[in-house]
Amino acid sequence: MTSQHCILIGAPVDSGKRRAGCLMGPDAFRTAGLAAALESLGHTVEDLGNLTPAPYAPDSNDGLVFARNETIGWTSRLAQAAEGALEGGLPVFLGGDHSLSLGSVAGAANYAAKAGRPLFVLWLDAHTDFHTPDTSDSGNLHGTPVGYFTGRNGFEGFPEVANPVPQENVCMIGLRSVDAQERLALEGSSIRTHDMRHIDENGIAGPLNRFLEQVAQANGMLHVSLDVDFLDPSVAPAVGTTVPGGATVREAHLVCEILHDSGLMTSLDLVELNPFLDERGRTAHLMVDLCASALGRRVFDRPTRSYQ
Ligand code: 6HN
Ligand code: MN
Ligand code: MN
Ligand code: MN
Repeated sequence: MTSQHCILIGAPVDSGKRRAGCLMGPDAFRTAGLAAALESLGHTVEDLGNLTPAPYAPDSNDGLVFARNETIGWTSRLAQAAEGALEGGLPVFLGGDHSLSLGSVAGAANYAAKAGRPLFVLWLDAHTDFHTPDTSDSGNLHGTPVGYFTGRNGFEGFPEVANPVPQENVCMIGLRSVDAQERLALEGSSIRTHDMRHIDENGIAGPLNRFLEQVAQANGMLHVSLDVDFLDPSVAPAVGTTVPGGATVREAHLVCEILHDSGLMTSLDLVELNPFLDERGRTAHLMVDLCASALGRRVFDRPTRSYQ
């Protein structure tokens, strides 16, 4: 197995929604043994500690959109961090809520552009997070990262997206809660969406393998964004936006195992963990186990599939 240099980047972002708690996520991942799990697989691990947002103007929070300026501060700091860390290894962003992906993906896209390679994004989530600040009914910016990094309008005041990710390079798996405005925008887009019904009927490996083949053919970089609510709340309760009918433990591990075998993943977000809502750390531990699967943990060796 190829050994990687994993760079843990704590991103205690809590500005993407009104319910607090994701700021404790990075330390919960550490407490659940993330570094040791990756080291036991033969990887080297560097923990950069927790980031802070770039300086930002105070938020008045008198409009619908919550904590816009703080999220802008996080977006610019995280984009810098992603671009820098990709020089040295595989960045693993320890969230923090999903608004951290405005920055992590925009930064990964800047790095990919410099490297002359296309960026692909695998979005593992109950939600599509395809809003803009103008279309969101909740005003919670954790519902907007895909809108931002694909270059939708409506993000005035945010860092300009220098290298928008093409819609056809985005694949979403696990969907079961899509707002009317997101649905409308997605219908006119070429984002690949796989809802839970599709997974129930066809299994989870098929759509993932097809996407990975596309990434490999394009010599692409691959950013994976894993939202806790991709998982069924019965196995992963520590998230504010639970939606019943999510991925099982085995479906999620299979995704991560296939990702590892593909050798294609170049950066990863672990997001939306709210340790305040957890039960004796079980969600944090499951997320750490999934990350270990994505980095090569397996029961037995088996012949690897070719993605070329
Ligand atoms: N997430 N669509 C809902 C909203 O408030 O815009 C939920 C967003 C969930 C965000 O999955 O990270
Ligand atoms: Mn999300
Ligand atoms: Mn979600
Ligand atoms: Mn909404």
